Amino acid sequence: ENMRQLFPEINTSLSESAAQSSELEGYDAEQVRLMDEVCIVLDEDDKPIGSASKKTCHLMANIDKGLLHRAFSVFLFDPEGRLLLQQRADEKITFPGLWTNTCCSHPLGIPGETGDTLDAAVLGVRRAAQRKLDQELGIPAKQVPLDKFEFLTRIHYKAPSDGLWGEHEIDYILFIQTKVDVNPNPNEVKDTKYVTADELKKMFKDPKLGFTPWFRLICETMLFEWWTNLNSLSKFTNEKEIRRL
Ligand code: DMA
Ligand code: MN
Repeated sequence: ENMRQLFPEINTSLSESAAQSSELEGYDAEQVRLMDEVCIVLDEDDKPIGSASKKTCHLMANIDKGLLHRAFSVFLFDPEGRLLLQQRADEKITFPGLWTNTCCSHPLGIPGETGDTLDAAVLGVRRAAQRKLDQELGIPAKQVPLDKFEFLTRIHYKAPSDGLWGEHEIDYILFIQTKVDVNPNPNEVKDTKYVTADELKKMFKDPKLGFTPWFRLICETMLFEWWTNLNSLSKFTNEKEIRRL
């Protein structure tokens, strides 16, 4: 209720389309269009309390008032155990040009991708992950079947991008290990690279390379332990507790 008063645009279709809004002037037209996607607004316990546009959810002015939404981060490994990284396109409105994990985005506020229980939410983010692996990286859905994604845990974090924009999410971490065909969408992805853990650690030491804040946080906490245990992940999967980073 409090959230409704703070954010009158939640659960309404009254808000102007992103293309009409002054905050989005000068950005790539396709990325502006995607700011009309509907994200799932959450309370701090990951309970859906409404929906709001991607634009509304990523304005730092709203984040500073507590607005929180659901997201996912996919880590895709090849059969040799190398992690697929992507460099975000310069067209991205948030965190352009930065290196990050395989694919990140948001489950949408639509029946198949929302969920009140943890199981339903995990199914929703698996569907969203399959959808975005295709849209960002051209990976066919049949190469990443829903039941192949392992859900590890949820991470609650906040990170500014450039002052106007930022992130404040409960982020579902998904691992998948399989051989895929990659055909990046240049509007989303500038470059891709498979790396070993040692190669990734070397990349972090290169001052010319930038990394997204959530990828840094995950690398600084759990990633390398999970990665070492890729073949025995079950002790790390389906964690119920939300990790606050
Ligand atoms: C948002 O990713 C999700 C996380 C975990 C940061 P994104 O900015 O790549 O979303 P999208 O691809 O939908 O623009
Ligand atoms: Mn987000």
